[in-house]
Order: sequence, then structure tokens, then C-alpha cells
Amino acid sequence: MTYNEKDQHYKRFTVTSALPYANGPVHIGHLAGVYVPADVYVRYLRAQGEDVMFIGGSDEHGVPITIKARKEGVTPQDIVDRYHKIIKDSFAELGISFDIYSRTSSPEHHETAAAYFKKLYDEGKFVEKVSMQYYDEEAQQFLADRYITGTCPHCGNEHAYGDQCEACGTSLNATDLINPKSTLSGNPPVMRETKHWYLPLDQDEPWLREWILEQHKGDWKTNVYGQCKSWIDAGLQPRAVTRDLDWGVKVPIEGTDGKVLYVWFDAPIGYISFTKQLKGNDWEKWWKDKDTKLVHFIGKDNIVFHCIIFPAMLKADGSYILPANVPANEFLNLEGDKISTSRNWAVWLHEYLRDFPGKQDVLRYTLCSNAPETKDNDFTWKDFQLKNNSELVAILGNFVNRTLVLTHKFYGGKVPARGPLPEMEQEVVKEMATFPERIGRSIEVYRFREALAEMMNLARLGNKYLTDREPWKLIKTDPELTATVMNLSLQICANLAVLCAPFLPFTADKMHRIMNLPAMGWKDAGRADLLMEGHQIDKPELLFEQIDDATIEAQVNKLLETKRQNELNAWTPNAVKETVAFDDFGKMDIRVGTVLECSKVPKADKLLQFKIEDGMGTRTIVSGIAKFYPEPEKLVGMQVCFIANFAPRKLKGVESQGMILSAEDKDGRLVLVTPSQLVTPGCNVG
Ligand code: B3M
Ligand code: ZN
Repeated sequence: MTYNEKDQHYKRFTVTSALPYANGPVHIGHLAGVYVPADVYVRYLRAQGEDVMFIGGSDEHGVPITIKARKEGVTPQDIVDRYHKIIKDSFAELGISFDIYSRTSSPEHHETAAAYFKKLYDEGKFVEKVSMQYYDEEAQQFLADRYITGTCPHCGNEHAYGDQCEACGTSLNATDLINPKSTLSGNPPVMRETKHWYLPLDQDEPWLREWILEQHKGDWKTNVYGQCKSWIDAGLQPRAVTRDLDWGVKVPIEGTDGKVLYVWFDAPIGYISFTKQLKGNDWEKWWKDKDTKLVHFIGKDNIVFHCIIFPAMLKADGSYILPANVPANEFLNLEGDKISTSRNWAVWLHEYLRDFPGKQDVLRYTLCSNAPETKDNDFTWKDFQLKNNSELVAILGNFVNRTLVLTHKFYGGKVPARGPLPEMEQEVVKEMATFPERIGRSIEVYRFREALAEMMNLARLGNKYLTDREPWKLIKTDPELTATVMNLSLQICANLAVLCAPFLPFTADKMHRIMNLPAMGWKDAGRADLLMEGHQIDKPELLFEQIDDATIEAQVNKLLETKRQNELNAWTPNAVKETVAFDDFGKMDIRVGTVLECSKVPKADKLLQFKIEDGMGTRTIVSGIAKFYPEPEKLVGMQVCFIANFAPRKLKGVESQGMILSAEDKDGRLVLVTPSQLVTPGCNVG
């Protein structure tokens, strides 16, 4: 571990991954941004024999959770219980190898977070400020920004929230809203005084500037460094760390009923409280020893909290180390569109695991090779299929399978003896030896895509070697060299089993099982003698299978259906047409008629032909609603409304004497308009 962070050697690694809000399941955006890279990192460190602790857990506080609970008529605890379980189980199934996955609603966490606050409070590290805040008199509570709606001062959207307008994307203060309303009671809120505690970040500016902008120039990612720089350059403001809310960690000061710690104050302390749960009395060295390397894996929307606010909290306490790095990723989009929980525009992990059983590594591979490390990236199902079929199956799977099949065919599954190495073989051995370091170096500087590509290059090397030597032909002319070729190919397979493990742990396990490999570390890799002559290998099994077009199409269709649903949800009625005089309306002769016959117009799939009793006799009317009434004969006897003085016109050879009225629903469906009781055919509508 000497490639970055100023070449310091560390005794142990505390690796944290952002605590997902327990108000929804985890999706591929979370995975690509945070959990897959973090897991690759810790699996690699463990393979290096390092002392690693990998922390995860659910963030169970915050206003969105209380809003969701209120909407569903359940308690916030019900909401977080539901999602904590889904999230925890699906992470485990994907092989995200947390040493602990805990939650912030636990009493242990509340205790640690409250004590943390209390210490800073007692030491006078906060500033107290009284401010005016919106209050709902009927609900008798202060209103978080999300609990207030009103008109956006920028675009006039009448349903803007107190923190942002979703129509124009502007972030707002609740006091910016025109005609603010409480979502609790619907009443206009009033202003009331409230007291809160602030972390005086303005005083932290000098050391933050020195620590991030000087000391970490060059080793923190440019996106992270850039965001920190613009925050610091803009001037840091004191930040409130308490809120008026009844869901969260209670403020541990007397007389502060109805106040809790701000969710972004308590959540990062979760990393510490989970460490205590995991390590008991031995927890402190993981947070306080300067030989511990602390690394936070997060998404880009969490940068300021992990690079500025949490470090300021740690510094305020005084006994903690600061993060050595915060390798935040950008965002992953889905099929060209921003992933969104509220619009259900996501591939949900628990659904993926249900739809693609046993294919955890395919998702891990796709997300890692496409991780948004330096810029936003796009996930598409086509690309997922391609990565599986043309990379995992065609490169890695194919090489291993060819090697194992030939070993069984030629040698009954026993590793053959190796003779002296000709030049080509010497080259292969030399090159193979460079992979562990190349892959490791990229992982250590958080370039996981590059690391994964390097690992695949070893499989490519293997494929090329087999293609160059053609052992399936060579066996006829030079059995001795063939044995050497197969021995070496098997050594490459054994190396792959070690080197793919951080990325593809399920595949690595399978390879270990098939090849009867002992447990190995990163330091074992690179060698060409991992398998001894005569070592028995089990029957080959395919590592990966093709994913067919129909499977991909089903996923794409699911997304198209979501898109359709979203469009329907966004439906609003048409604007009302220009005002008309009563006389104009009076010109229209609308009547009720009874359907005597109804059938499809031949050779016109949209049209139905009605025979209507109109009180004066019968008339024929053609209407374009066939798609919505597949059994037209069932309409006989029903009463419909029609315009009786419409000029007759010919439709597909049938003369239509009027127009039948129907309502057009938001999805484009046409529904016949009918009187609520039977009336006399021919009577007027008006
Ligand atoms: N729950 C935010 C998020 O998921 C947050 C992370 C907390 S990490 C301490 O974006
Ligand atoms: Zn707006």
C-alpha cells in the first residue's frame, strides 16, 4: 500500500461506505457509485493480508422518512424496518462484504451520537442561535422545509417545496415561497422563534484549506478536490446541527423537547457507533490511531458532508483521525435518464437478484467496468448484455473453460508436467508476473475500472496464448510441449482465480472449487507454480452463460412501462378553450339514441358502425373507437349521446350520419358517454 496518500504505510484500514437512507431499496446507481468500488477495495486489502474493517449500515433518520411514513399512514420506524431489511439482505446477496451492517435507529447509535454531541456542547464547541422558523399552529410543530409547499418565485410552479422547486430545479429556502402552506394542516404557517446549535465552520476554514487544498492536492480525486475548493473559496458558514423534528436522536440537553440532531450530524457518527458494536472495547484504534487509514466511499452529493462537515466534527472532538481519502464517484444514469427513486427510474438491486439468480458477478462486473469514476455514466441493458456475452463469456469464461476441458480431455483432469520453457512461454510467465502489481496499483489509487480491465487482460493473454499454440492440434505432433502449454494455461487460470476475486467473488469461489485451489493471497499471485504436477481438477463448469435478447427485452419493456406510467402520472387536463356564447352552443344538436346494432367496419380496424334508434327512425354513425370495444355486439341496448346535425360524411365507404360522443381518458382511451338513466331515444342533451 504505497502508491498514494504520501506513501505512508498504515497498520489498519477503516473503510466506510455511505449509509443509504432507509426510505427505499438500493439501486444500481448506489452500487456503481459506492458499494461495488468499496467492496473491491476491501476485498483487495484483505487479500493483501491487511487489517481491514468495512462499515455499512442504514441511515434511518431525516425528514423524507417521516414524510413517507405520514403518506402511508405508518410510523417512521415501520418504514425503516421495511427498507433496512431489503437493503441489508440484498447487499449480502450481492456479496458486499461488510464487517458490520447496522442501523442508526438502534439504541447504541442514539447513545453514541448523543454523547458525541454532548461532549462538544459541554466544551463550548457550538454556537447557539435563535432564528425565526415556520411553525404550524394547528399541528403544533415547527416545519422542516419539506413540509412546506407554495409557489416558486422563479417559475410560478404552485407546488414547489420549501427546499426546492422540482419544476425548475432551483433550490429554495422555505421563506422564498409565495403563499406558503403547511403540508400537515394545509394552513399558512406562522413565524416563530426557535433555538438551534451551530457548528462554526467559518472558524474551520484555515485548517480545512491547508489540509484539503494543500496536503491532499494531487492524491484526492479532482472531482472531490474541486468541489471542496469551491465550497471553501465561497466562504464557509456556521451550520445548524439540530432540527425541530420528532424523529431522530434527541438533543441531549434539558428543555429541548421536540428537537433532534440534524440527520447529517448523526449519520456519519454511525460509522463510529457501528465500529463500537463490532469491536467492543477495541474500537478506538480504528478511529484514533494515526496508523489507521480512514477512507470514505460516497457519491458526489455527499462530498461536502464527508470532506468538510464530518472532518470539522472530528476535529472539534480532537481525538479522532481525519480521512486519508474520500474517493467519491459521479452519478450513474439509466438508459440516458437520471436515476430517480420517486419516478421509479432505476434498476433495483433486490429485483435484479430475483430476475437474474446466480448472476451477481455479472452486475458487479458491469457496474465496476462502467463506474462513474470521473464523469457521469450511463447504464443500458444492451451494454449489460454485451459485457456479459462478449467479455465475461467470450474472454474470461472461454479461456478458463477451454483450459479445463482440454486438461480433462488430455490428462484426465490432472495438471500435466512442465518441460523446459521455450521463448514464448518465458514471455508469458514474465508478463503474468506483472499483473498483481498492476491491478493492485490501480485499486490503491481508486481506479477500479482500470484495475478490472487489467484483470481481463490476463484472461486475454491466456486466450492469445492458447490461440498461438493451438494445443488441440499440437497434441498430435508435440505432446511434451502441449503438456507445458496446458500446465502454463492452468497456472494462468489459478492466477485469475486470485486476481478476479475482489471484483467477481462468486466466480473466484467457483474457480477455487473446480480447481481445488487452496486459499491464496494477493502475494501468491503472479507465480507460475501455483498448481503442482498431478494436482487433480474437477469437471469443468461454465463460469458464465450467454444472456439472450428476450431477457434483455423484458427488462427494457419494464422500463418503458415505467416511463408510460410516469407520463400518465404527469397528466394534467387540457386548458379550457376560448369562451363561447350560449347561442353558439345552441347550434349544436346533441341527442340520446339507443344502439340497435354495432359491428366492425370491414377492412378498417379503428372503426365501429352503429345503427342507432333516434326517436325519428334509425341512423348509421361510424365512430373510431373499435380498439376500445373489442366486443361491439355487447353495446347493443346501450344509450349513447351523439351530435345529430353533423354534416354526413363517408368513412371507408359507409355514410356516417352524426358523431357519437366519447370521453378521452389520460391514457388516450376513448370511453362512450352515456346518460345515467334510461331516457327516451331522440331527446335532447343540453
Ligand atoms: N444517507 C445520503 C445519501 O444516501 C446519506 C449518506 C449518509 S453517510 C453518513 O445520499
Ligand atoms: Zn420553480
